[in-house]
Amino acid sequence: MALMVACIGAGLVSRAAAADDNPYGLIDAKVISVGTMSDDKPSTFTLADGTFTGFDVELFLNVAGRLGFKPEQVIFTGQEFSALMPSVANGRFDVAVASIGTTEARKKTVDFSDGYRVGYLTVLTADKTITDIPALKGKRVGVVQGTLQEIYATKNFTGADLVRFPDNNSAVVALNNGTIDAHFLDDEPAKDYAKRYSDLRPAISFPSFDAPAGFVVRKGNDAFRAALSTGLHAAMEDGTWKTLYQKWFPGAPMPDQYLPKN
Ligand code: SNW
Repeated sequence: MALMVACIGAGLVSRAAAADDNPYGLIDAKVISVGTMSDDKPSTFTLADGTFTGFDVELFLNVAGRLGFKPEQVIFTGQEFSALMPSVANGRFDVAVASIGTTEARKKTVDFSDGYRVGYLTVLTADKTITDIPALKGKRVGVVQGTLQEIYATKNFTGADLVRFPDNNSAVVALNNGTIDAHFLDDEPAKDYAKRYSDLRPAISFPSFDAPAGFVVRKGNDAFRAALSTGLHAAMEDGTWKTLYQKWFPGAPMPDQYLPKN
């Protein structure tokens, strides 16, 4: 009995010390471990040397800086989209950063920072007959597993033959070799693939304004979630958000909820 009491006492002490040294409940107090994607340009992608960059990555690095983390203390790891939220939930990453739309369904397993971007879900194709949803009937349409596109297409693309892919690159390879007729993804990566492959064009877009992208943290990690939201608002207020948005999405409509108030 005496032994048990001693153990419990020691446990409490070390947990209190851990909270002081590790206010954000990170896996390793000195680094932020980030799950992201390598083929979602211009939001999150890798350069030839393996470095992660893009709008979401630079915005996250800026926010992390406001929490006292230098760029070298932020470790990005590329994963398939469908693995990101489960990996945060089970403690493999502290946060997931990949244009992840905030929804009630996702909030059952993870928590979200305040939003940092809203945009459209877009059908990318070389097929000139695809101009609206009814035209997708009988077509093979790619979606990345676990995305809002998968859910939206399942509900709304009646008569289309959905083909699930682990990532955008494999879907676009299939699109370019004719295995699928269209790929359904986020607006900005769709525009980027259309720039790279001149046959492809963004053909149909649907607003996804009710699901703003947020940073995904472990459920109940409120200190980290709140600090990220505070950092995001500071980045919006001092114009950092606007500068990064214009750098990575030139010409895109700019939602004013993320711009400085005065
Ligand atoms: O809901 C949109 C949001 O409005 C903005 O356009 C950024 O993308 C979204 O968050 C949707 N993104 C998809 C999702 O959350 C796919 C993410 C991805 O492919 N990286 O499922």
